[in-house]
Amino acid sequence: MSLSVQEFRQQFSDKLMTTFGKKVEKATPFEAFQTVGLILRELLNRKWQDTKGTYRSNSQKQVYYFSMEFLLGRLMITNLLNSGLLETCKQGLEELGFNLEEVLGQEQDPGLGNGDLGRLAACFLDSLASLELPGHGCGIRYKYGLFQQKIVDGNQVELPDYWLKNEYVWETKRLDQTVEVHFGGEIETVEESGRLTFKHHHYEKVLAVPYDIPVSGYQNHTVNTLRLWSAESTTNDFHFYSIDRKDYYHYLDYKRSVEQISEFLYPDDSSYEGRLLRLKQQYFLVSAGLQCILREFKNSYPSVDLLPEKIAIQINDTHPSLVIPELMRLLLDQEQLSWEKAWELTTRTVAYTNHTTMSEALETWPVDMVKTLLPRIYMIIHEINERFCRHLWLAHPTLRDEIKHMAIISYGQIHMAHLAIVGSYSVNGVAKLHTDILKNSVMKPFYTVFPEKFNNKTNGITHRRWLLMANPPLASLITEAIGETWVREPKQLITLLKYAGDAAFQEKIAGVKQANKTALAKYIQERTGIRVDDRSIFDVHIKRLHGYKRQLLNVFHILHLYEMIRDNPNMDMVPRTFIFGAKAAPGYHFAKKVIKLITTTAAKIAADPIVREKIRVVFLENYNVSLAEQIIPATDVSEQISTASKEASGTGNMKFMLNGAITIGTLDGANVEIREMVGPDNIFTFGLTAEDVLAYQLSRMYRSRDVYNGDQRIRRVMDQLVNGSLSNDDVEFKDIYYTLLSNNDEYFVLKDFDSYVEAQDLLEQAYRQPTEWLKKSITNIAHSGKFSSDRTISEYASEIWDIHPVTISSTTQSR
Ligand code: 8GP
Repeated sequence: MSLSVQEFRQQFSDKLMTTFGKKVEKATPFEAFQTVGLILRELLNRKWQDTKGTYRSNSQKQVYYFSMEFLLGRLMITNLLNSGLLETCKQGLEELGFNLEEVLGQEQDPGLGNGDLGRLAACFLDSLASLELPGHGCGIRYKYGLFQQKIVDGNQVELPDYWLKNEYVWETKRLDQTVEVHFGGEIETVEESGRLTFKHHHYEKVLAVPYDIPVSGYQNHTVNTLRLWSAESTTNDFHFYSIDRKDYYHYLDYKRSVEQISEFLYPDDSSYEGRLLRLKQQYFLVSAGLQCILREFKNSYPSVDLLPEKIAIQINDTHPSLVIPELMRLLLDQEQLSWEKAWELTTRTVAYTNHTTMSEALETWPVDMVKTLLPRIYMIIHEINERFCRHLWLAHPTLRDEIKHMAIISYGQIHMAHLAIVGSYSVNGVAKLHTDILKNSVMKPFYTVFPEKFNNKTNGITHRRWLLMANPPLASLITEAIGETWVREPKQLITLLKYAGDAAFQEKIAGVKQANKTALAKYIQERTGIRVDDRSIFDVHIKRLHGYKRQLLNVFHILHLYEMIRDNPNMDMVPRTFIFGAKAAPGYHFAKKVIKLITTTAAKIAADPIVREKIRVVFLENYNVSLAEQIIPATDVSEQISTASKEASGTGNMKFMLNGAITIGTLDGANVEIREMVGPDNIFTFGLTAEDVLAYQLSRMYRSRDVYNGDQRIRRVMDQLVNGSLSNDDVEFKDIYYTLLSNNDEYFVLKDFDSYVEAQDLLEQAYRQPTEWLKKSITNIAHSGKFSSDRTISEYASEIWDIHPVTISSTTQSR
């Protein structure tokens, strides 16, 4: 698609006038942003039509990725780059008196996700479209995202993330595709002509209205769909104008109850009502998505028997696992299939990805809640469970003692991971180590029963967003050196290896990193008022705040350095800037205390004229995709220090290596595979292995107090938490102190402290050798091709989904 600068300018002025009734000189940057969005939308709409048309006519199999989260980030830059219009737009805007950066900066990050799992889903959509694969997303259009984080007096404060307050230029409401979702009520079982049928009475009716977002591929003709469902009420069943107006008030209650379904991402689930709402969200997504898929399917195919040949449904963790009983319900009650046939079709259509082995994240729902909210679905889950347990009893006598641990329903709870495994044909982990832990420990009995279902798909990231868009100078440098094939075939990055020791190339790489660091330093100063030394090591820890991710270990290292510098102000060290970004779940007290500890440490160092010459700590509030895009290109050191066995994969680790940062990390998640690729000399690993951690958990032989007593450095650091040297209020950090000592340090912070400090020392020594450091950096970039989500998606496509690239034929001739 080509558009000259002249044409762009013309379209811009016309659109601005027809949409906002304004001349160019009067337009605000936001209006300019909306206007460019509308121009792009028109171009994308044509391709979107072509894509849908091609998929309909060629009858190829398609995949639907069901996820409660899609952490998209800004889409304007992606769509410009994908359409090949970035340069035209930049120049056109400049000529019209706008600055591209400022215009792009108007886009609000959509509040549709929370962490890695949601970002992975967004990378997958990008890769599907870029590889011309027929694959779509299915999610919820939350009005409010997770929350906007503000730091007030060093504490996290949560403000509503009303990301939809301005019109979202990328979405289209598709009223004609509305479906109904039913909650509550009773089921009447009746026998009709020898067959049991199930009639649903007195249910609450919710309208599911889809909003579609186009997902463009990189410089191709594919535009797939991300369909997000919004809950709306219907006035049809109410008589507003009755004399007593009773219905009017009923309607208001009903409307409120319906609309809250798609109001908030992660409604607070600390209360029963909060949990109920979350369950409602899950069923809402699943039921709306499936009804719509089945409706389209039946328009195209003569029999639902073809379902597994034409459709694959991937469930992103267990949150959408009600897909299994809901598909059964539709096939049994609507399509009138037998149980056996419906089960065969369902279990050949649905595939499940597990993203965590943390027991608290493995979802369960109380039987009573499901029975009341989803009576028919409960009946089906019950039947699946009966049949599964019977099968175990008969076919696996050696597992009879395990049945109570494997049942889908046990002790009054429904175990969603068990349902997901039993009801799908593929169960995958997201890194080799994680999949091995699933097979050999967390899901071991299931692996015994269904060995063929288990497989690994190591995560990946889209190198287009995380290098081409986030770090254009580095991308250009790479292209200059090895040509541009790497953009379409990221594995080609490996050819950079031959430049790893090349002095001229190293110098250029160093120049790009330095410029990115200078830009980040400027940004930090603008946002926080803190002046950081752009020649210091930029050591970055950005991710959700969680005990197992061990931001605390990082802070302990900083507090240890603090003590060392105080002891010896002339200590020879390379100055370091420690940068943090993290949101803590609002109800997660410990995590919020760690944020307070980071900000308190930052303030203490900033106030100390001696220490602040050598180290600085910065906490950047409201960490999100756009902030990550600023930080990652400027990073020297990537902190990936989770307790081994706890981080399923991580994807931040991949984004950093792609941008030439060196990892300091545990042998956890995908770090293990990064080390395999780059070799032990190009990564700094430390600490307990996953095996060690699992062994300690079994033997219960770990005593954090012994480590505390045996290591003076740890005692000095820990004592700062409670002796008033960090805070006048000596109870401020006592919970952290006691979590580590009285509660025996669940995440082995103290245990790994010594080896972490040692790895940090080695890292600093390496940094002092610029040639060696740059060689490591280039080696990391060269090996990062393996961690492109294009590789991951190609594996899902061929090994799980059996879908193939489709070249989109253009029917609506675009310009
Ligand atoms: C995350 C894993 O923690 C992370 O290691 C992995 O890279 C990512 O998934 C993508 O695979 N898991 C989750 O975000 C997760 O399990 N979330 C559910 C508890 C809500």
